[in-house]
Amino acid sequence: MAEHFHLNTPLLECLSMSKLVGTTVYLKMENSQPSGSFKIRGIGHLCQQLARQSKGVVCASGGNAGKAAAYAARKMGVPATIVVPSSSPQLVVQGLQDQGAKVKITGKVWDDANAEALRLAESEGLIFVPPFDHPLLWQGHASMVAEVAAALGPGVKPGAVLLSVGGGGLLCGVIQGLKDVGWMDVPIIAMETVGANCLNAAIKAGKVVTLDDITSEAKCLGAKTVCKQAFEYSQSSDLTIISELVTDQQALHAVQTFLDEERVLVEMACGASLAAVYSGLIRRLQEEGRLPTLLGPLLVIVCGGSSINMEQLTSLKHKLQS
Ligand code: PLV
Repeated sequence: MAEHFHLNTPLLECLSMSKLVGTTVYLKMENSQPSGSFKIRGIGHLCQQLARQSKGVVCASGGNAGKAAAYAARKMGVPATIVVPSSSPQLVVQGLQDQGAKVKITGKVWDDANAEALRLAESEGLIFVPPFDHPLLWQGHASMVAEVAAALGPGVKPGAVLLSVGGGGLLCGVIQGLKDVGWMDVPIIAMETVGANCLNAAIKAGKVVTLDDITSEAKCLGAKTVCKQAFEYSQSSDLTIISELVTDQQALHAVQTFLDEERVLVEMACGASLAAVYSGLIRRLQEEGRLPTLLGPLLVIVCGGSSINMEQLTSLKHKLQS
């Protein structure tokens, strides 16, 4: 069996985005991972460490963590049960079943599904696979930064990293990766959508808070509570984490622009990051002095996501642009 389940993804220079931002933009193409998102890095690693020869794994997911867990389980020959909330589109359920997973639909949002997954782990003796809150996940995700460092070569360092935040696992993993390669001083722009803003709300409150509801269409960013580690990083004076929000309309517009310009379809969770470029947010942060005017290369984590196809895109357009 292969040493790990994830691939070394391409790092692409993006000319159209570079023009907009005024510095070289590099895209880390995590959309091209097996299972369609960066999630396989951490979840593949965690499953290899914890779930070999187990009775099975259970994961609650907005979709992509579940797909990664189902993929890893299939490769390991272990059964997978994935619990998704009713907000997950049919194409997510289908994608999980195609990976050979048993799918259970429970509750309205991810937090409800997670409670059910925890219950199943207990009652059926399954290995619980958390989608964002575990050190093994962060360790797995960190590999993407090591790849970027190797691809850029010695002496080249990003001026900033742009990524999306759901429960904060990607953020924790990237920070781990930045630590590993000695890039702790690189600022991180942490994007969420309005209505799936658990990190931003925690930073404003000065403590971890739980959102009343998820009202954003970026369902894969829809954890009501950010993981403790992500919040603690946001409070650390050794790191620069800039937490910003975009609207669903801006995220959707970014998904469409990215499709037009790069011919790549990603989901809303990823559109939240891309919108920081397309909406002029990066420029604004520079003008406000929160990012340097002379910014080094911008590293965009194209986190990907499978909860999207042309039909889903059209339905989002109708919902959000009417
Ligand atoms: N999605 C999780 C959590 O959902 C899931 O279950 O799939 N980009 C994409 C495409 C994602 O799927 C996710 C997480 C993120 C970004 C954010 O990553 P996180 O949760 O580690 O901050 C509720």
